[in-house]
Amino acid sequence: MAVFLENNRGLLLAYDQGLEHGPTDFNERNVDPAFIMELAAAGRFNGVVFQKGLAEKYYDGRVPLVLKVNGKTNLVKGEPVSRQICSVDHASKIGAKAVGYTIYAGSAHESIMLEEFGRIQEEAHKLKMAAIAWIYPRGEAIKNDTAPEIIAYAARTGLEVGADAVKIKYTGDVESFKWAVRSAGKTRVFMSGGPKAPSEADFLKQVRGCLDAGAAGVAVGRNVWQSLDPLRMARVLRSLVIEDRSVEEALRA
Ligand code: FBP
Repeated sequence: MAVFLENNRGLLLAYDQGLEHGPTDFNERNVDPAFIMELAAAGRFNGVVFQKGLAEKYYDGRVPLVLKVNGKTNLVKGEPVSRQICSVDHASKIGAKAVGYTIYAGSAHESIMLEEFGRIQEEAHKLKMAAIAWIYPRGEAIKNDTAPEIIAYAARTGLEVGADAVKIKYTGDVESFKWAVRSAGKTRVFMSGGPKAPSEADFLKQVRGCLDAGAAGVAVGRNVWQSLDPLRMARVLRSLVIEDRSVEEALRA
């Protein structure tokens, strides 16, 4: 994971929502992957997350690449499953330094994803790439996907399956997130951003909270590229995550 870290922290820009949600998340500006590549470089992100189609056509090597190797649309209903759609070997040839894989823990199909991730993690490590697991508890069995015990279970699952980093949602408070970080052991924890927060301050408080709980950083998308001024948001996030400033200090930066 070292290539994605600065001061032992990482700020990753996620942009796989075009597959996961469709263009509904986008506007005239951020629908263009070239805009995101530029933002990742100018905003000095420590990594950018693309699916293979975007990476093949837009990735230019200025920022370390996390290639998502599974994915799904949200057009399918029922128990979620996300299967591999890009090989680890191809990810490496495109220039990725890590592969990303989503596991819907709790889904009736979780065994498929656990098995695939197990193989992908071994292949990635052979090629000296990191394996990052997005672990999202989801499906009929999951009543509250951000309940502290569920998030801690997601974090622990990341450690158990051999992920170098795990991307999980925030529980909403520092104390309960600390237990999730503790449960993840040597697997680094990144907070997932979620839909655009009601206010910038709300979002920044969540980021500060996850860092105070011991997270290694954040892997966020919509709260950055849906912002009116994405570059400024990147600056504020760097100040919080990499320079470890308070929300107030970061907003003054
Ligand atoms: P956001 O910061 O925009 O939430 O991105 C993080 C992310 O994990 C993306 O990588 C992924 O596309 C999306 O969230 C999945 O969202 P959902 O919770 O709807 O499955």
